[in-house]
Amino acid sequence: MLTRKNRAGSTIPTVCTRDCYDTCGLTAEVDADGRLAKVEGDKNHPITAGLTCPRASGDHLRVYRNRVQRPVLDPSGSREETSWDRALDLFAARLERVLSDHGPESILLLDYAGNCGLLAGGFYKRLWNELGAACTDHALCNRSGKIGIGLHYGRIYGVQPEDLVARKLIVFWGFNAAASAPHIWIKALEGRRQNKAAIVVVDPLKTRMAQAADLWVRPAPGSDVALALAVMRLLVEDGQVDSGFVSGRTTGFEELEKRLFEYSLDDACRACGLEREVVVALAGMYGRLRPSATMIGIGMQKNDYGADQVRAVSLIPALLGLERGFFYGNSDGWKLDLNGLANQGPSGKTVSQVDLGRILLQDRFKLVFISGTNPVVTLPRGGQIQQALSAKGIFTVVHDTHWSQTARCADLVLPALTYLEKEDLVIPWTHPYVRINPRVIRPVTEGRTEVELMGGLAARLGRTGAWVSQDPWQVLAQLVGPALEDGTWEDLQDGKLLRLRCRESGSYQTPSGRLEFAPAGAKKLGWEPVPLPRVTGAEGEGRFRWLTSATARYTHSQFQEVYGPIDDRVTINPLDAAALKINQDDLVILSNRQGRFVARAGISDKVPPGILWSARPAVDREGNFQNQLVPATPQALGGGSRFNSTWVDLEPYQTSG
Ligand SMILES: Nc1nc2c(c(=O)[nH]1)N[C@H]1C(S)=C(S)[C@@H](COP(=O)(O)OP(=O)(O)OC[C@H]3O[C@@H](n4cnc5c(=O)[nH]c(N)nc54)[C@H](O)[C@@H]3O)O[C@H]1N2
Ligand SMILES: Nc1nc2c(c(=O)[nH]1)N[C@H]1C(S)=C(S)[C@@H](COP(=O)(O)OP(=O)(O)OC[C@H]3O[C@@H](n4cnc5c(=O)[nH]c(N)nc54)[C@H](O)[C@@H]3O)O[C@H]1N2
Ligand SMILES: [Mo]
Repeated sequence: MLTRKNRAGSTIPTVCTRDCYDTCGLTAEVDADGRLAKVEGDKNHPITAGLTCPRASGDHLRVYRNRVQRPVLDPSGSREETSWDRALDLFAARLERVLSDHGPESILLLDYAGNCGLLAGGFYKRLWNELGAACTDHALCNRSGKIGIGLHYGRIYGVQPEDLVARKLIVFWGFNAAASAPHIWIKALEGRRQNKAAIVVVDPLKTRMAQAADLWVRPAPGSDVALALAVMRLLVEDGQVDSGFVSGRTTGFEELEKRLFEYSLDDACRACGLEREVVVALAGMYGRLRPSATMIGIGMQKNDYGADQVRAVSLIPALLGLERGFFYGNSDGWKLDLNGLANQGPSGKTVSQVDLGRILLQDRFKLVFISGTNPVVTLPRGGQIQQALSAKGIFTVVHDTHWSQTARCADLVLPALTYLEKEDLVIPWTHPYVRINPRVIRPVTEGRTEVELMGGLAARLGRTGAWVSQDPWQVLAQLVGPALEDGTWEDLQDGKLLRLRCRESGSYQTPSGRLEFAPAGAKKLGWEPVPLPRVTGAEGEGRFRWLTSATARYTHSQFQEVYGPIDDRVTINPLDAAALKINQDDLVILSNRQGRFVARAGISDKVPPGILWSARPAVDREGNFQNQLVPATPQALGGGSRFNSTWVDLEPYQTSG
């Protein structure tokens, strides 16, 4: 455990454990009476550099609001508070019964990224793996893209935020970093200031970044494969390809080249809804401004063929002779093997996270344990998830720090501790800097950590193998210690900020050991080796494509206790608004076969005609979930989500009577 003691009335360095690109280094100020007074960006952290976002800087409020104080039975009915002992007895007895009556495959561990700490998000799964419980495939967020890019590159890692300052061209492709990764955006702006780097934004939305860019490319959503192929074709035609790199470091270029010339530039421009000059300008910048960095967002991958969109874009820098000249997260790049963390891989069946609503209604699961996620609001078909979890057939236990919408439909809610109230260690998504999270404040509720909850249950179930009795910090020392580059595990325990060792940018974990433009591995998955531009349509679901994305003040559904409900506004292009006689601030209805969503109209050319945009993940004034309307059929490659391929009809709201 930690050797350092925190004293009230002090400033304590820590790390944000939220699901986010930036993994901020923070300093937490604690009052003389032990109350959390302030959280700020750590001035000494190379990436955070003293600046954090409205979420970390709202933590001193959130930690005291809307908390689950103690275990509660039947929160939406009798709402009976109970002791931890009784709650654990009940939970364990229920588990035993389900195990003996229905077997481990009728138990589901439903976890996600509420806390990315290795203990809060990993170690505790030992119990569920030991029991053989089912779990989800965790494909909701970025998995399709990882599988797509992985076909070509092996592991997924590339440009580091600190590299940006030395690049001449920085392309943010379907990546709204100003809101979702502010420090990456800041590094790009530094690159522009110090190195005259040009910034390009490829996004259907006129975001703040699009307005600040040197070139804004506005493709139709879902058309990025066509755009990326067109850019590569122009680079080939213009003699910009680094042939030494291509012949020495890659395979499959001929197959890629063949695909590039199957489509005319005019076809590509039509598919993307772009003027030829814009595509030529983008390719020209790639050719001229070297080295470049292609920063690929997760948002654009949440589409029908999202995996293809991101892998096509990731190949552009390879033609220019850059080893891994793209970014799509770096967590695969650390020389770190976390396989032993949860003791073994998932031992039970895996079900689709994206399609969970339908699966939960199938009467297959009798007990669902939910930790660190709010699926009723954040997963597709939230309405079905709510219905399934609220029904009698499934005993639902939620372990959460706050009263989420999912906690409210559980049978038993157990209080968890926030990252400020417990110790942990986070492995960042993007940059290599790690530091142990000390316990900044004493718990403000009766909450228990994930590891304590696991221990309490395991003891009651009589499961007492080494996997549960091992000291979690010893396990972390064994796993993470060897991955530290500039210090020892003891240094980390002393509170130092250290770097993780990163894999070499020139190594490719593919069958050939080279970068594969046309990977044979794709065929094995029933997929095209070289991405194919595909036309995706509304499938009769509605005339408007509804995009949703992250906003600065919320992490998914979190922080509504600080900043109020997530805005239910829908942004509509002025031409569409005029045609439908919709005025600013009118109520409108978005609907498709799956449900409806009542929103306030915001009329703006931020969206092109035919496209709508809303903050995610909202709940409307009638209690309808935004995500009730999104497609729940997973992407064919990688099982990922398709949030941005949601089609709806739009009409003015008619008040009855
Ligand atoms: N403040 C804050 N930051 C966060 C999060 C949060 O909840 N709040 N969540 C974190 C997590 S888990 C994630 S996954 C990331 C998400 O953050 P990002 O990776 O930035 O993804 P999004 O914000 O979903 O979408 C980025 C952009 O992609 C565009 N886009 C959508 N479809 C297409 C398309 O087909 N083509 C192109 N070119 N662009 C498209 C959207 O218009 C949007 O502007 O943010 C992380 N950071
Ligand atoms: N419409 C739309 N919806 C989306 C997306 C989209 O693009 N559009 N994107 C999706 C993406 S990429 C993601 S990653 C998901 C995220 O979806 P979720 O993982 O459901 O994210 P959160 O809403 O942040 O829920 C995390 C929960 O964990 C709890 N928590 C926080 N810290 C701890 C802790 O230490 N211990 C425990 N036990 N609990 C804790 C929080 O209070 C919160 O209730 O949202 C998805 N939803
Ligand atoms: Mo995500």
